[in-house]
Amino acid sequence: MRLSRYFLPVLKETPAEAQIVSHRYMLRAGMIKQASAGIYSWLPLGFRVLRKIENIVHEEQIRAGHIPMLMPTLQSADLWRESGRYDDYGEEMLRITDRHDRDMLYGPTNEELITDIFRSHVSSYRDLPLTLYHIQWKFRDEIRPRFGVMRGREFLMKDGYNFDLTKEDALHAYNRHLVSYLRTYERMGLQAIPMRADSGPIGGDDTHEFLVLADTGESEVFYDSQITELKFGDREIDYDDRAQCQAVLEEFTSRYARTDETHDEAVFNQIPEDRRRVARGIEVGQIFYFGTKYSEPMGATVQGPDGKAVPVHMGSHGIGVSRLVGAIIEASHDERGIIWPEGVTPFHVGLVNLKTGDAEADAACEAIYAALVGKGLEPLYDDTDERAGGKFATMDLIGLPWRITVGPRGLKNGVVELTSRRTGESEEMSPEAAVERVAQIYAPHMVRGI
Ligand code: 5CA
Repeated sequence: MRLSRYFLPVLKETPAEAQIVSHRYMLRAGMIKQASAGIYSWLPLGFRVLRKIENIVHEEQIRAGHIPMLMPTLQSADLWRESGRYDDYGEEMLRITDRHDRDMLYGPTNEELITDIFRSHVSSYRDLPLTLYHIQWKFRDEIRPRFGVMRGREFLMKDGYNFDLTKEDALHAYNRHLVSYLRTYERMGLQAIPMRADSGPIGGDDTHEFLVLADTGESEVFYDSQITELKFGDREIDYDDRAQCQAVLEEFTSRYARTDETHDEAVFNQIPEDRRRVARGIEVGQIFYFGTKYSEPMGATVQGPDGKAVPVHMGSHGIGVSRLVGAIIEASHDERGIIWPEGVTPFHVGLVNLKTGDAEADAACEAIYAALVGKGLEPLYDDTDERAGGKFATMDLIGLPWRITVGPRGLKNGVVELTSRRTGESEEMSPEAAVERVAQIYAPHMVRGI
């Protein structure tokens, strides 16, 4: 992409309404624009990050054996009457009446709709196990939407639903989700710690929230510092192997880590004092096992091996896709702007022409741009007339992890500069070597999506 033809409305001033750094940088970097309270337009740069996050989520869900689909945002109230949640859900649910006076709602979550799909099409235990998911906009009429996309009213969520014959099978699905989430967040450059939590309006007894530690987080968390030493890394996992998935769950829940809703001071105090931590965190996902809470009242049964109809065991599993954009910025920035992890960066590399209009510099940039694109990379080429200082400031603000700087002086010696946004370190090398280096850096981060 050439900056001269792009839409990147960066702001010089710090917007007064933004209280936390991710909100400030998202506005300043031209990623989002508020449409109304808690509702945002995703401008081109923000949209690219959102899609990168979605694609990682898709890849990891599909790797775990889960099946993508798409359900609508608007739902019929009748389904929610069947589960009993239409009245229970309260003021957070946006209720709408259509022209025929039918009660509709903008889905805050999808347990009812997916259970209806399941009961219409599945009737035998032979079709199980089954896990379906989608990435779709949700609406919750939050009383206090704030911090930009962190607590929105309209927000993008990945929500997945498992259907199993027995509780044991459903708990394997729970474990599978836990493992796939650990991989997902790490690919986004995040450490998200599974913590025992409360299930709220979704229901059920087994639930973990995934929290990214950050001072600006809305949740108070209590944990044993040893939990932060655990990394999933690049270990191979067979998602059908129950013992393997169970072992990962046990490992990652082997240390005390709870949100304030489930915190137990007496148990916490048994941890050696120097390892006790009280901190804040951003909830970027939650997994639930709730058994037959929806399948029983809604008649989602299958015929078991003995011919008897039994309600299926279910769970649901969410990732806050749009919230993650803010969470990643909270976890990775400095005083000059965002520092994107390679896995989610909107463009792989910034290409800065220090002297636009200089024939040699222009030609070198064009050649580098073409070579990067030829390798499947996504460069953002600043081909504008702006001064060098302004170009660097914009690149630093929007946070591309790598920058190639091209100027007449370097070109006389046959070199360009490759700079890391994270460390600030620069290295001179030939244009070909710079392209090759960037391609190597991104080889493990190329996302296919679906
Ligand atoms: N049906 C279940 C799982 S599919 C569910 O709705 N879970 S949830 O309520 O925990 O939401 C899943 C994730 O969505 C949360 O972990 C959080 O990261 C994100 N989320 C929830 N509310 C908001 C909000 N108001 N703004 C942005 N993200 C949100």
